[in-house]
Amino acid sequence: MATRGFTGKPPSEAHSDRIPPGQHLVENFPVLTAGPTPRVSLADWSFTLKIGPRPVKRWTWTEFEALAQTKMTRDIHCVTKWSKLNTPWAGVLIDDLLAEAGLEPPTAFILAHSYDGYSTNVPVADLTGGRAMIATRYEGSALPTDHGGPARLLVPHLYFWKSAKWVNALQFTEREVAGFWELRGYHLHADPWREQRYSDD
Ligand SMILES: Nc1nc2c(c(=O)[nH]1)N[C@H]1C(S)=C(S)[C@@H](COP(=O)(O)O)O[C@H]1N2
Ligand SMILES: [Mo]
Repeated sequence: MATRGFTGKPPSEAHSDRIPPGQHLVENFPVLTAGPTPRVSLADWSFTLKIGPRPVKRWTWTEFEALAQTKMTRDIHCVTKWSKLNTPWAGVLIDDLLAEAGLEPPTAFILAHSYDGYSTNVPVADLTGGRAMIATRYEGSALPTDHGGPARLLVPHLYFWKSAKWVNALQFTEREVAGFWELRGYHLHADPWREQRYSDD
């Protein structure tokens, strides 16, 4: 049975203002991964900020857990057309990481890198101002491995392929450098409200 809210409308209609064009709501949480799921132990895990090829700050898991933690509940939208409302995350805001590293963004673009070799590019403007985090918790528990645990990038206002799972580095780049899906024809920016799915959208 679908749960109906006080409006008596099915949830899909009740929340239509929150569902971007071409999307439909799901209640489950699909898993989408291009290759095998990497297993990273917390003892081996680290996260690095880089400027071009140069590492400028690195945190171990223990150090990362000691940073200011923020909760964020957001709607997420996958380019394969599912959207999920009110997903509850916690982790470290990109703003707080930059402050901790004593860094003003040196360029306007970031390439996120992951333990499985995945990458995705995101403009710095989409990562700052409280809009994005490195998430380490989902629904109050450790982020499940399938969904990117120990830690994933979360950029909820862009299509979900921008939210790199198993993230281990953010690299400032001089120019916009296409990541895994962007090299395969997906959009460089990926705003779901503008349906920026493919490079020519
Ligand atoms: N490292 C990594 N991150 C990734 C992917 C991937 O294959 N590898 N897939 C992306 C895609 S296409 C989507 S839709 C989301 C899916 O996240 P989920 O499995 O938690 O739903 O992760 C994104 N992040
Ligand atoms: Mo996706």
